[in-house]
Amino acid sequence: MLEKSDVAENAIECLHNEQYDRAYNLQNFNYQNLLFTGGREKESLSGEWRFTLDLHDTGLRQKWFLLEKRDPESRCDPYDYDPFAGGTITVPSCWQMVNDKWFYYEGSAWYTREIENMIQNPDERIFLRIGAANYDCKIFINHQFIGNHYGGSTPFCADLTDYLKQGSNTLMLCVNNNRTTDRLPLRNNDWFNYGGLYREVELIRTPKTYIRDLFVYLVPDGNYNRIAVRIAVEGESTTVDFTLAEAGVHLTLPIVDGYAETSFVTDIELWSPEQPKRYHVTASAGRDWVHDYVGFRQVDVVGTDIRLNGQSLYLRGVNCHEDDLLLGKMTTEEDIRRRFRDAKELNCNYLRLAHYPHHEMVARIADEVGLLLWEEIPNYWAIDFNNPATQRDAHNQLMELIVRDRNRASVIIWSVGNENADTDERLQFMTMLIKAAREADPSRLISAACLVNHAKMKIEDRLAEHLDIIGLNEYYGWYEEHFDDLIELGKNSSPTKPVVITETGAEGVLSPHAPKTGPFSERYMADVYRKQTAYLPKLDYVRGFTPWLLYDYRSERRQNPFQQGFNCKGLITADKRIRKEAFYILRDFYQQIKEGSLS
Ligand code: GCB
Repeated sequence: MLEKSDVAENAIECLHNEQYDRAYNLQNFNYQNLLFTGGREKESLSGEWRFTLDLHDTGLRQKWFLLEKRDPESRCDPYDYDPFAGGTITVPSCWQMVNDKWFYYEGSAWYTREIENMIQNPDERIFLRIGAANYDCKIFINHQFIGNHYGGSTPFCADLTDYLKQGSNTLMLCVNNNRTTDRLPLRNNDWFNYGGLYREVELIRTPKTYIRDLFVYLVPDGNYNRIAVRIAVEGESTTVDFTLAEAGVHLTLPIVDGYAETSFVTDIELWSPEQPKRYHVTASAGRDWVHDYVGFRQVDVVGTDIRLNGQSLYLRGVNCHEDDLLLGKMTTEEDIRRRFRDAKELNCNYLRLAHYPHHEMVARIADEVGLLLWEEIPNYWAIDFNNPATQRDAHNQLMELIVRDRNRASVIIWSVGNENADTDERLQFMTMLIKAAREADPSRLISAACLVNHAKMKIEDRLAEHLDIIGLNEYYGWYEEHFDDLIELGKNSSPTKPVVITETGAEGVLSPHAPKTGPFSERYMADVYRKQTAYLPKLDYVRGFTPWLLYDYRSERRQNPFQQGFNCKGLITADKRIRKEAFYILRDFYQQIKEGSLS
């Protein structure tokens, strides 16, 4: 309870201490305690939460989390906020999409929810799992700070077991979406800075001994028959059982230092976009049991070729942001399925999920419907590469993404960055990330959108040497002029590994006031696509094409009279309904590639 004396004591402190937030940045919720969720029962905490914005961080300064639930009449202190009364918000959501007045808000916001009738059994653990909160999320349970998570697009788990009590509990979350120099992205980017708890918030119960992680993959040794398993167990079990029943595999594995590892040879049907075959796998340790549906495939690079299951693969792709006119960065299964239907209508076999981890359902559904994915962390444009705090955050976001999605056959590429300037600090930072990704997952390729030296007309980026695939963002017809340079670029670069055009495109605005010809017109955009697709067959160094992008999306930096807060390089309008002329040009081009009728 916050007594008058506590308020008085804190009054001076809270006005003058500019280090007030230091103690709340432990980043102790991270990839190391991310819980495997397949097959677990979840208690949803979606719904109405008490909510307020907090521009000055008064809540941290005054310690609002100490406030108890009381009738206003019985409060003896002055107070600036009551976490148990006043405004509410629906979780999950982006606050910009809930109230017009909050549209450009960047700062802290407080979410409070009581968890009633809690029954906690002595032999279980209770975790709070948050699908994503942009960007910093501090957790307070029963008036106590227990830690925070950094990173706006990956899930995290907090073990609440020791902090909960039987009956009623108070959960408070402080979410902050400021753009600061120690975050990724840093302060400047080309998408909207949505804020809030915009993915699911859940409680998950496990036995005291529990399976923290399950990683199952096809060993990329060219034999297509060896499966590796790595299971992390917390607690007292000495063995863990693993099954892949359809292949007749039932194993009991010893746990050494918290891990059980093995590999075995078995006949399996490979996963591919054409035949997205998945196998049911289970693991159990003591009373804990988890499962997953896993596809097995091998992706590799031979010279300038990308191969899937030994077959040469051309990536017919499109970029996609996670953005919706009404929901912002919050997404739904229906929206993801529509995205995939639209991509398939374009004859795509692949999507680049720009520029941060999208909802975890995306890769699950891609596994099911047979689409390949590029997944990325927001290591975008200018980053404070020298800052150890940034390094820690980037590494953690990459690991959280990998741990979350490494059982997904659809995900074939981890991307570590997009268009960062080539400095020594960046190279060191990126090679650290690449090494960590390769260690955490030997079954995928690593890429990044690299830099072009336009004066020399050459891909010139020291990072390229460390990647499996070179990502090339080229905007001939939009930011760059002469299409013939594309051919020159290939000649001068003579890449020894596959290049994928990770971005290209042009603005095409569909509104009554938009120009009918010239830049920003639909016709101009279509013309750029016509030229791009005419040049592509001449570029034998290119093994995939990923135009920018499927849908128009919100971006604060795009404020000319036609854009008005939107990047309009989408093949489909922001309401996801109207296909622009370029959509059909790309669709027909991909159809020809599919049929092998392009020379
Ligand atoms: C780029 C960026 C992408 C932008 C795009 C554009 O090179 O990677 O994030 O949105 O160009 O539209 O200019």
